[in-house]
Amino acid sequence: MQYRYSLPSLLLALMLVLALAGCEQESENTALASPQPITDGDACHVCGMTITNFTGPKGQAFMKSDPEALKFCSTLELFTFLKQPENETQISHAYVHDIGETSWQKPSDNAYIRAVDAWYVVGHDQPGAMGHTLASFAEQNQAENFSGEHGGKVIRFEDIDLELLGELGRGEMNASQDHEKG
Ligand code: CU1
Repeated sequence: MQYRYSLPSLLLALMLVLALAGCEQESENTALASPQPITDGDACHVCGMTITNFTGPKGQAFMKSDPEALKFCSTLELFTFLKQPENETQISHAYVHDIGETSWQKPSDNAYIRAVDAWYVVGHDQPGAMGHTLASFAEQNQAENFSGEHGGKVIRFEDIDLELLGELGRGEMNASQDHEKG
């Protein structure tokens, strides 16, 4: 004889409903998870490389369902992940380094800012982890100073899409290449 639903599976379903209801309340009432340090063993969620081996601003993202940060070797790879349609709805929030506050060569764990609030410079001449990466800043004037020194243009979070990321990844917006094109 077979029951359509076993007691354990009914209990499991009930627990799942309660857990989901709890999560929803939690996300409304509690503060967002803080940025986590990126340590020597941490691998990039996209490419699997050791993140601390690279220069340039890094990123980390928190999914709605996970208290642990996903970590990225560069802002470019963070955004490539964030902007995938299947990820966009699952993401709680993300952080990037503030290059106004810390160095390009060895960005500090104490200099993270919310990715949505940052100012970005694209098409500059500084090398990121695997080629070009977006330079990220808390302050607009620091982004403009950086672009004055290293080329490129200043944009906001809303301006970043997969098309732009593709151009950056292929090196089509490099400051040095722009000069050659005249
Ligand atoms: Cu990576």
